[in-house]
Formats: sequence, C-alpha cells, structure tokens
Amino acid sequence: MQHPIRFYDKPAGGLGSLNGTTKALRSNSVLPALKVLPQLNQPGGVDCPGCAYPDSPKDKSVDFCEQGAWAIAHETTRLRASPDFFAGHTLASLRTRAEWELEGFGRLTAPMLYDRASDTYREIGWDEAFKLAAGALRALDAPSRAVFYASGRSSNEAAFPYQLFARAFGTNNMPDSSNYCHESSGMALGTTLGVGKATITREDFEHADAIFVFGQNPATNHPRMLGDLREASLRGCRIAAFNPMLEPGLRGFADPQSPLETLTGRGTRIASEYFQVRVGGDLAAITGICKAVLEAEDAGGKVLDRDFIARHTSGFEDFAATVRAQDWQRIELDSGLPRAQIEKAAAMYMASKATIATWCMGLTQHEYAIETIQMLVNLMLLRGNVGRPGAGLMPVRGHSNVQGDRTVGVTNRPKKEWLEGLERVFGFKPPAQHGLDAVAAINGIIDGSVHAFLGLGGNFAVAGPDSPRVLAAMEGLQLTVHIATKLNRTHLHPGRVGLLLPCLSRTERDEQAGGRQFVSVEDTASMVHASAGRGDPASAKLRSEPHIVTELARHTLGESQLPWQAMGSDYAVTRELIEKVAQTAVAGFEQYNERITQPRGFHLPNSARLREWKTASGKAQFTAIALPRDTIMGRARAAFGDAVLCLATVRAHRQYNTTVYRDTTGEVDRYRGVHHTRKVLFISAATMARLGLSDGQKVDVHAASPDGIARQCSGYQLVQYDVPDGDVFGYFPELTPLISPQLVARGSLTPAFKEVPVLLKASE
Ligand SMILES: Nc1nc2c(c(=O)[nH]1)N[C@H]1C(S)=C(S)[C@@H](COP(=O)(O)OP(=O)(O)OC[C@H]3O[C@@H](n4cnc5c(=O)[nH]c(N)nc54)[C@H](O)[C@@H]3O)O[C@H]1N2
Ligand SMILES: Nc1nc2c(c(=O)[nH]1)N[C@H]1C(S)=C(S)[C@@H](COP(=O)(O)OP(=O)(O)OC[C@H]3O[C@@H](n4cnc5c(=O)[nH]c(N)nc54)[C@H](O)[C@@H]3O)O[C@H]1N2
Ligand SMILES: [Mo]
Repeated sequence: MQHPIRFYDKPAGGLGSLNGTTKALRSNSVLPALKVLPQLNQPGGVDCPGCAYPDSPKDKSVDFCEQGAWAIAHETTRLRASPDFFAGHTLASLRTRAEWELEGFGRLTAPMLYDRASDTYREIGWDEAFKLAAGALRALDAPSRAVFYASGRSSNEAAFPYQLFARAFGTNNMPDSSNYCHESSGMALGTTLGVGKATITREDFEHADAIFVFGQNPATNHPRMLGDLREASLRGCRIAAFNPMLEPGLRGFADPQSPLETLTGRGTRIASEYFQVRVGGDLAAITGICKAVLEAEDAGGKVLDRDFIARHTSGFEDFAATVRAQDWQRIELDSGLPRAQIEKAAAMYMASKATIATWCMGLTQHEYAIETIQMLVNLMLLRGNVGRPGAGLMPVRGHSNVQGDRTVGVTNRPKKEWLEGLERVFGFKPPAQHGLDAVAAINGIIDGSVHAFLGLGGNFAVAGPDSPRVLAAMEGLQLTVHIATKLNRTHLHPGRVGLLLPCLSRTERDEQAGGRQFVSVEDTASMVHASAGRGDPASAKLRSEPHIVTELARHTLGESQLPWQAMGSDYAVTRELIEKVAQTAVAGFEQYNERITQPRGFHLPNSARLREWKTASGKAQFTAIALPRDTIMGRARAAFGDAVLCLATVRAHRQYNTTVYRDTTGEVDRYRGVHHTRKVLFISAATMARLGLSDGQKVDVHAASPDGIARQCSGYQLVQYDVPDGDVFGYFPELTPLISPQLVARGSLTPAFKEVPVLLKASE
C-alpha cells in the first residue's frame, strides 16, 4: 500500500501557493476567475467568499490568497448542474457520489422541485416554487415547527430580511453556522468584555510585541493572516503557537508576493515558540501561564498592570485565588506541557508590552470552550492587553460574513434591544422566546418535532454531528428549501415538498427593479464594507438571495405592512431599515447608505476596544475557573477503557468546510504532506506502539459514544505524525458520522468537533 505522506520541509506559501493558484484557475475557469481576482478585497470590488479575515488597511495591489483563488475558481466554474443533469440522475445515484463530485457538477441553474415518483429534481417556475414553499409553511401547526438555518456567506442584505421573515412568521428558530463555529467565542467575550467580537483591527498586528495563536491553522484557513504574522515576525515581534499538531504552515512562510522568498524557497520564521498542548489542554495551559505570571508578581516582578486591574476590572481576587490553588502537576497533566514550557510562554507574555491573542476552532469546538476563552481573557486582562494599540483579542472568524449575519439579527438567541428595534420599525411583536440552535434543530429533526427546514446557504446536515442520521431524518420533513449555488449532500434528502433554489453568487452582477445592486459584509475586525459582483450570472434563471428570501416571505406572509418587495428590489432600502432597527440595538450603523460607499467601508465601534465594559458588573470581568474533573474524555475512558483516543476533526488544505476540492495532481493537504486520499488518521508513534498498531496500517474507527448508538467509519490509513500521545486527527466531513450530538461545549452547545472519543480496530 502506498504511504500517503510526503514530508513537507519547505515554508508555507512560496512557489507551492503560486502553483496552487495557477492550478485553481486551470481546474475550472480561467477567464471568469482572472477577471474577478484583481478586484478581490479591493475597494469597489468583491469581498472574497473565503474567510472573514479583514482586508488590508493599506493600498495593496494584491490582497487575495491561493485559497481565495480556489474559492473564486469554483464559484465561477463553467460547469452546470442543469435540469438536464438532474433528469439523468436519481437522488439515490447521487447519494453514492463523493463530496467533491457533488461540488464538481457545477453551478445550479434553475429552481427545482423534488419528484418522488422518478426520484429526481425537476425544474419548476420561480412563482410556483415560492407558492409551494409558502403553502407548506402556512400548513404547519405552529411556527416553531420550522427552522431557518443560515450559513455565514450571505450578505447583510440577505440575512436581514431572512431573520425578519422568521420572526414575522413567528419563530426564533434560527440555527446558523456560528453555532458550529465561534459561538463559544461570542459568549465568552460577551460575559467578560461585554462584546462578543474581536477587540483589534488588522492595523494592530503592526504594533504588537507578541502574538499568541491558539488552535488555528492559518496557512490553510486564513493565509492572509500569515502575511501579517510574517511582517510582524520580520520586525521582531515574537509569535507563539499553541497547537497539538506540529503544523508546518505555522513554522515558516515564504510570501508568494515576495520574489526573493519565493525563488529561494527560504521563508520567514512564523512561530518563534511552538507549544504542543494536548487536545483540549489549552484551559490548563493558559491557567498555567496565569499562575506563572501571578507567581512572578508575588516574587516582586511588578508584571501586572495594577492600575488597569483596579480601574477597569472586577473579580481579580477570586480569579487569582482559584488559579493559585491549581497545582502544577495537574496543570502539566491536563495541558500535556511541562512546567518549564509554560513558564517560557509566561516569560514571553511578560516581556511583551503589547500582546495579541488570536484563536480559531482549536479552542471553540471543545466541551470547555467557553471556560478556555474566558481564561485567555483573564490572561490578557492581567497586563491590560485590551483596548490599546497592538493589544487585544481576536477570534478569527470563518465564513466571510458570519459576523455580519449575527449583527443584523440571524441568531436563535436575539437580544431584547434587537427585538424592540424590530417592533418599533415594523410594528409587530416578534417572538421573545429563544429558538432552536443547530444541535437543537438536529435533535428536533431526528425526534420529529421539527417539520420544515429552510437553508440560506450551507450544508446543514453534513456540517453538523451525526450526519447520516440527520440526513435520513430530513426525508421525513414536510418541507425542505435550500437556497444554494452548488449541489451538496444535504440537498439529496428532500422533504415531502423539496425545493432547491439556485442563487447568484457574490461575484455575479445583481440587477433588480431598483437597478444594479451591491451588498455589504462585516469582517472579523468589524469592518463593514461593500461587495459588488460584476460577472455574468451562471444562468439567466438565477435570482439573488435577497430576492429569493423576500419573495418567500411575501408569498408566505402576504402583503402585510412589511416592505418585502422594496427590500428585494433595492438593497439601499434594507440598509436603511437595518440602520433604523440598529439605532437602539447596535452602535455604528448611522448613515449606513452613505458610509458604505467609502472605499473601505466603516468600522463598527467595539466598546471593549474603547475600554467601555458593557458587562453585568460594568467592568471587564475576571472569571474564576478551576480545572474541570468531569470531561468528555474522562467519561469515555471510564466507560470504554484506556484505549479510547481523542479525535479532533480538522480541515485539509484543499477544502472549504464541507466543500472538498479535487486537485488533479492528487494534492490533498499540502503542508501536512497528504496526497491522493483523505482517509487518513494522524497518530503518534507512542500511541501506535501502545495499541499494537503500525504506520500505514488500515483501521476502522468506532465512536465511544455517550449515547450507546453505534457509529463507525472504516478503512482509515494510519499516518505517523508529531501529535500528542492519545490524540488523533482526521478530516471532516468524512469523520463527522462518528460524532454524537450529545458531545457539545457547555453553555454554547457548539458540537465538540475536536473532542470525539474513538476506538481504533485493525481493518479486516
Ligand atoms: N481554505 C479554507 N479556509 C477556511 C475554511 C476552509 O475550510 N478552507 N473554513 C473557514 C471556517 S468556517 C473556519 S471556522 C476557519 C477554521 O480555521 P481553523 O480553526 O484553522 O481550522 P481547523 O482545520 O478546524 O483547525 C484547527 C486547528 O486547531 C488545532 N487543534 C485541534 N484541537 C486543538 C486543541 O485542543 N487545542 C489547540 N490549541 N489546537 C487544536 C488543529 O491542529 C488545527 O491546526 O477557517 C475558515 N477558512
Ligand atoms: N466535524 C467537523 N464539522 C464541522 C467543523 C469541524 O471543524 N469539524 N467546522 C464547523 C464550522 S466552523 C462551520 S462554519 C460549519 C460550516 O457549515 P456550513 O456553512 O453549513 O457549510 P459549508 O460547507 O460552508 O456550505 C457549503 C454550501 O454552501 C452553499 N453556498 C456556497 N456559496 C454560497 C452562496 O454564496 N450563497 C448560498 N446561498 N449558498 C452558497 C453551497 O451549496 C455549498 O455546498 O461546519 C462545521 N462542521
Ligand atoms: Mo466556521
């Protein structure tokens, strides 16, 4: 059997990225993509539909990355999944296809309705589609039977009418991709700093002395951030990475825009220190750093910002006492890091005058995600690292407008002020009771209490836990409506009325009755800016997301007092309405329509950045957290024995969430060196030796599920890799069937995608 790994010993970026960009273009669509790329992330251009990393505040002629090029090439593909295509493929046959094949059929071109007799999707007219959806929604016995899912790629101008539709219909059942993603970050920051968003902007990277990067693989998922880290490193900023996997992409980076680095293949060092915590060990590691800082203070080191702590914070004494009470042995055991390393991280933190902490899914998709991020806030508060230049916290968001969708009301837990704003502007009383989040929606679909599913983008069932069971259960729904650009597996399990409604993508021209439209999005640093597609639509039958959403609403709710048609035909109307609702709920939307035309848009003020604390105590809040004893892995090992391993599901280089890209040269995960197969598990030599397994061997992965349901994925090849003993890593979405919906983060209920107890058995 061929070993799938070829060790990658070059810095990230460089020629590999340039080749990757060229391949992206060759693979699909040279001309359309080449037209889009120069406009990407530029004033007056298109916001990259890839990640939510902020645009450059400087004038840069190029502000896109290899991964953006792949996203654009796949969006502007010439391939079409047309009605003829669907006529020739039953859903049963499509269900046997791999993720990349579904994606590879190309753009959807016409509205389709599922026909059970032929097991195919068939074209119908738009008006008929809207009427069918409206009829099925109105036939539900209660509004709470419906869920309105949103993936974070939609614009503010689509998301706002979507949440208005759900609430005017009578429900807050608005699960979104945030529930799967940074929910824990929003909650942890909200309780401690009073605002659930990053306290820094991209400029701050130019002023930091130290940057701590937790649980993030930016070479693959936020390559533009790697450019900022490279510049920081070049000017002497120290960078610490906390990651159980030794990620080659975090160690060095050759800037594809630097001819010297690209040609010599010699990059710039990114992480000056690499801390290989155990999976789920960050809470203990950060507790240890806090403890070392407090010990240095006790030894007379004067390392705390006493003035800041006194003036701006609350809860310091409780927090400090709890941290002091944690013993080093326990910290070492739980974090997987020796005390000396933790003290090294603490020394680095104490030597820095301005520190930034960033994080991504390595912190959020864990049982104790909220506590971990709260502990990180504690650490930053100790030296006043919030609300001054070059210092602060940044959850690096995933989907390009996931933050904006939340700002304009897409959430199952709306704030009171937002609902009051809706009532004031629209004159109806929105439901106050919180709705279903993603995991609750999954449970509702499985237990039959949910009857209708609408999805504004995304791949709901495949992106969530227990995908096979959820997909099967979706066929029992009265209604499924998917607003999408491309085919995916969730679409292959339609309800009794099953609609697939194709929409314009972000790179395409959007003409409405009110003229040519543009949309707006908010990045992870709270910059709201415009995005205007110019390309020809993939099909004349495509409609824009705002049009589809407002027409669905109008057909369902009738011509009430709500201005559906105005919002669907002139997005300036929507922005004006957002501004009105936001007036008393979200600061910073004043003169939205005027300011959105500024070249780089505008920044939504962040109260914590201004050192105004909108918390219960009116101060920045320290949180006293003791290391937990009751854990997912502890419970699983007690029930299933010591052979239980902790599986963290991660992304490969050639994928965007559930969208898997096929690279004809077989490259799957460049920096980790994986080729030709995604069915691999990264595992340490020590773990293999302990379990009697060997490198390259094939295994079946069995979930050590808390609910007793058998879950299995077969035929995974073991790859020896530098990871902690007891932890294994593999790719989602393929391994998602192992995940029980009971494995969630406390408080945020985000699935613990990085903390799945599994057992390995040699394949027959
Ligand atoms: N090209 C591309 N770009 C993307 C995406 C994509 O799929 N493709 N997805 C977008 C989205 S929605 C998101 S949310 C982001 C995701 O961006 P990331 O969070 O970078 O993505 P993951 O692959 O989930 O990687 C998480 C990292 O966390 C590490 N990790 C796992 N467990 C732990 C742990 O317990 N502690 C620590 N410290 N680290 C851990 C893994 O080794 C890995 O390096 O990227 C966005 N950008
Ligand atoms: N096991 C495991 N599961 C995970 C994660 C993990 O780390 N491990 N990460 C989680 C995270 S962080 C996230 S954010 C979720 C992502 O969950 P989702 O957002 O639901 O999934 P995506 O794969 O991003 O959605 C892709 C689909 O979106 C549609 N699409 C693409 N562009 C557009 C557009 O412009 N408009 C519309 N209407 N549709 C469009 C296409 O049909 C495409 O198939 O997955 C989560 N799932
Ligand atoms: Mo995400």
